[in-house]
Amino acid sequence: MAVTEPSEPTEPRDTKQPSDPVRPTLTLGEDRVDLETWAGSIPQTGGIGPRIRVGRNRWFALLWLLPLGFVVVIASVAAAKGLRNIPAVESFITNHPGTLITARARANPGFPWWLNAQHFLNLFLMTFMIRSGWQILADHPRLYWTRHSTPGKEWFRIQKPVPENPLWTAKEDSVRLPRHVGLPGTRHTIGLARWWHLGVDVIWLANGILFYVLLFATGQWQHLVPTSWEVFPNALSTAIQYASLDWPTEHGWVAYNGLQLIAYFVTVFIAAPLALLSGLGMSPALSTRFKRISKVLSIQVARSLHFLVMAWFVFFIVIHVTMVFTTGMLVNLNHMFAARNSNSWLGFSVFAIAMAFVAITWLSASPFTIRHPRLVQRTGRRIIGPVEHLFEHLDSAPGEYSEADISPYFWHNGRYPDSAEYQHLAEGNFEDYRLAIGGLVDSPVELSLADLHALPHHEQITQHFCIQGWSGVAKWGGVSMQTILDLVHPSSEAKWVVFYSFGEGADGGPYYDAHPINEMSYQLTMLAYDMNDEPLTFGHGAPLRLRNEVELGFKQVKWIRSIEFIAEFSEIGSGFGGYNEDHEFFGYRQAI
Ligand SMILES: Nc1nc2c(c(=O)[nH]1)N[C@H]1C(S)=C(S)[C@@H](COP(=O)(O)O)O[C@H]1N2
Ligand SMILES: [Mo]
Repeated sequence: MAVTEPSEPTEPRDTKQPSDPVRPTLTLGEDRVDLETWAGSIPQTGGIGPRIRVGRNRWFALLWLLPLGFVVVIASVAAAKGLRNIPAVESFITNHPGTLITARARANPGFPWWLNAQHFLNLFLMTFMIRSGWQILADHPRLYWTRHSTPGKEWFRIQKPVPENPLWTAKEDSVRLPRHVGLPGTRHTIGLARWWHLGVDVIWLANGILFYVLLFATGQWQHLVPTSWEVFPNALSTAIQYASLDWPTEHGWVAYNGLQLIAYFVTVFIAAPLALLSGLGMSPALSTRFKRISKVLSIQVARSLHFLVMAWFVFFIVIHVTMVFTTGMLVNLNHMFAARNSNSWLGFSVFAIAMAFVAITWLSASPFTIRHPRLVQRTGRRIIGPVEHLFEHLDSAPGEYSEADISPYFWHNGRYPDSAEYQHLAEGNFEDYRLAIGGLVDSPVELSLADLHALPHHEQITQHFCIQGWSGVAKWGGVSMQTILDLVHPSSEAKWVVFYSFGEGADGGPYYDAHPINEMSYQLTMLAYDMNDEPLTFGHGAPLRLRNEVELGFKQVKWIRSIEFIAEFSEIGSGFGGYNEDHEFFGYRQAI
């Protein structure tokens, strides 16, 4: 694996503080994604067509919905045509023609330019959010209704069943997506996909909030909010008219028909807020702080709902675009792209230019991300970083579970240690293991496992949130990090705590990660040597691993070799705060 030079020459270090001996062995991350060597040369394996579980063990391939949907459409047309021969139905349609035009609507027709602009910005941003969302799904291509993420218990998957191999990792389970479907498509690019997803999300939300404000400040809300129960019979009437291929008269400039009103209202006022809420439901920091909510809205319920909201948006987009084109294209496009009510070609022209722009950015987004991942990482951090930082201040203390909540299956992740040194220690039952804790501390120490066991015992039952999307609850036994702080007395310059591993990261070189020092005194931050009342297994990080419950899984360093207190991490590795931050463009603050 090629290693790039550090971007700036580093000053010689202050020699008073000996640095951790692991430091010089850290490898630098590349500043671009090389598809051959990416993520430890992981092969670009694809997934399978989406499947939904029916009953215990049978899987329904969702692609069957296409022919089924076709049959349903044909049958609906036949049924609607039949219905319209019934006089009662015809009089129902005469009484409820489809659109309720109130006096107020008649007095305030039309769409302002700001609404046109916001509609465009919304659809433009949605393309990135949906694609990067699919990429995030592809990194753990299964959906569950419980926080246990047990193989075989998922309700949806785009991947084969989990193999029997007990050390199968979540990273091996990830799948690639076609380059212009996912963003950026390449397998296990969740770090980059998340910058797109969360970064664009902030802009999308700002656009949405401004949209709400303008809607209600100007009276435009009347175009989107049904104000009479008439909307339901009108929607039914519209549906029958559409299905019978004898379409209702459109009055979109003044008022939408019942079916449109319901679809737009659900999209703007239910689906969009639900996307935000279900997104927040996946944050480890929020979930541990607001346990009462997350007991019900667990990460997996949130993730499944988030997926269903996406499915609604995609369904809506397909139907909406089809209807725009088939129910008076020129007039419709003038409404939404030229703020006028006419059948000139102006709206169409603006729309065509807008779509060319969407197509160019769509096709460029993945290649750009592959070529300039550091730029995506830095820009994403600038946009969403402050929010992630905010959530780190949440108290993780409410996040404890009970014995009954412990997961029957806990996924493995990462690259297993294979050095002779580690093997030697493991064969000797870690009797020769010494945990070195140093750096900016008054009393550096070296602790054997026996020393660690002699320190006050701390136990917690908590939930793990992998960045890829799986979760699990386990009981951890060991030493509270507060006990370690009391032992070594960090000096006042110490701002970060780096955990170095015996294990290498995917591209080689020791795995490590930096944590803010204030999180080390949280009640649920600990060094664990036990898991579920047994000594930590090889796969889960023997002899020692970190638990910091406001942060995502990749920050929970396993197979800990040493701990170093530092002032800043810019001179450690590539300087991004951890192995996955250096090599896979993750963010170092990951409370969401
Ligand atoms: N040393 C080391 N620690 C690591 C990793 C790794 O690759 N190397 N993977 C991380 C990731 S991505 C996760 S989700 C958790 C998984 O812990 P588990 O295997 O016990 O579930 O470990 C974290 N700690
Ligand atoms: Mo992870």
